[in-house]
Amino acid sequence: MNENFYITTAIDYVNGKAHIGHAFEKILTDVIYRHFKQRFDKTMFLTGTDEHGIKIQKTAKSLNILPIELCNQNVESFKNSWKLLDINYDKFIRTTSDEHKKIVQKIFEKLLKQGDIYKHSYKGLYCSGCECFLNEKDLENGLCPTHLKKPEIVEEENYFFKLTKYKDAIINHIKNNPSFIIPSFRANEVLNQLENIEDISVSRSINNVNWGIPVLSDSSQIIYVWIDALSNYITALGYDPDKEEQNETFKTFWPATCQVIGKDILKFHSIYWIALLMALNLPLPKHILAHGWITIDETKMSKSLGNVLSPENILNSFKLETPDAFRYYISSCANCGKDGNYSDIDFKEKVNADLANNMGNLLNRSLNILIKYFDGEIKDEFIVENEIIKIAKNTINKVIENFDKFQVAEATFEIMTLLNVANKYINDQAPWSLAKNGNLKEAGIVLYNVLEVMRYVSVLIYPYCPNIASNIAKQLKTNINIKLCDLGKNNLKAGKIITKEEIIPVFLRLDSEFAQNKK
Ligand code: ME8
Repeated sequence: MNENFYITTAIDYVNGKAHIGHAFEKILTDVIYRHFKQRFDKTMFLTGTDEHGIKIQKTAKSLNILPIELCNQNVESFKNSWKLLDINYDKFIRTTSDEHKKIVQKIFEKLLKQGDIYKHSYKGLYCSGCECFLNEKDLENGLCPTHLKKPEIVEEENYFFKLTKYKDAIINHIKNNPSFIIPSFRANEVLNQLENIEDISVSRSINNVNWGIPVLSDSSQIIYVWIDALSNYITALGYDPDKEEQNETFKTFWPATCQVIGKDILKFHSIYWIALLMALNLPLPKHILAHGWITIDETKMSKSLGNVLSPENILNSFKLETPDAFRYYISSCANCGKDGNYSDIDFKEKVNADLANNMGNLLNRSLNILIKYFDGEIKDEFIVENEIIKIAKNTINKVIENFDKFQVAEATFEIMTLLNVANKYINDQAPWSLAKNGNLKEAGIVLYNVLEVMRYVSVLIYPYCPNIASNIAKQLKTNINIKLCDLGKNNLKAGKIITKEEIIPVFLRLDSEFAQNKK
């Protein structure tokens, strides 16, 4: 297949460290990315950090360090978390990098020159949590509904972006492209917000905010914050507004296939970002995937409640050597666009049931029987495809259909259903009894079919659990780096595939006592 695929995440604020909400987004994106790598040749995954703004400026001041020092420390911590979680991004963009800053300044100048940005005196309510101005009607009991803080009154002469000029075009785009905003139920929310939009402030006075990108033609102003942050998706590809013709990377990957963000910043991505692209005369991303939020034990994470969990906390407390179980759990805990919840008990139950029992035990049992009766060898006469292989082939299509709609949790359901069928098949056929009773060929056929299903499963589960999947493939002596379109064309070959010593459990049940004593 020769299509190009470009996926991005939101870039995280670096005034803290990564928590499992950030981790959820990065894992979700990584799973989607790894799946599409199994289908497309040219793929790119971008993530990064959003480093400017009043919050960083204030936190750095309170710690008596420079903003860039705070950024450098926390960027390292984010990168370490992503490494620990096997987030396989191609590029990590920092908004403090010279390449990004230079292009953002050029974008601003271009918009100023063409009249999309103008200077205007303004007094309004500013929420530093959202890094944007709010209207009275956005507030709940006088507080920002997202950050539960009272916004400050800010009066300044700022530059404004003519958002209202693009209102009708954005409404038409959303209405004409039902899969532009995923999940579709959020499109109505955006259409309602569009009814009341006003032009937006895109700069702040340097007297109030100094940690940002200066406006090139006006040293009294700092570019603030969304033009800086949103542009990362194109500056990372080397976009240059001054060039007639863009570079190869940009031409290959823009427009993005899917931009993954949280529901709290959908307005910025489906309205501000789209207007900005329209003003730059650039094509629009194909899909904006707005995921839900992760709670812990059904409670919103917050510093004041002291319930913020990092991905490291979870891997350490369950003594997990690879992130696979956490990746699997978190990417299947919320249906497309819905909120999800993390709890230790659910986590343990889910991964024990799906990864240890349904998947790991099936492989382990089948390989042990193959050793016991056939010395680990698949004979030519065993290669007779049964109904179950048709089901496996059909599962590939169902997984693809789910991923085409970015239904990452829903796709795991299809893989688990296939495993349930395979478990039932082996239990019903009882190859151990067949072999004991001398029906060796029949026993061999059953084992071949089950192991062949495991080969399919290894490739389908790979985006979620890359280490476990590779381990399964290693034991089957098969190739994990196979395109999905070739999966059904291949099959396990006759010959000795494994020795007793080579059989290792791919996922051990999480120790229940340990998990319970942890609290
Ligand atoms: O919003 N559950 O940065 P951020 C799920 N810099 N997702 C969560 C979450 C939770 N509990 N908490 C946060 C920003 N997120 C801006 C983005 S993009 C050009 C600029 C998600 O660090 C959140 O929805 O506050 C967002 O998509 C991402 O983490 C970064 O959030």
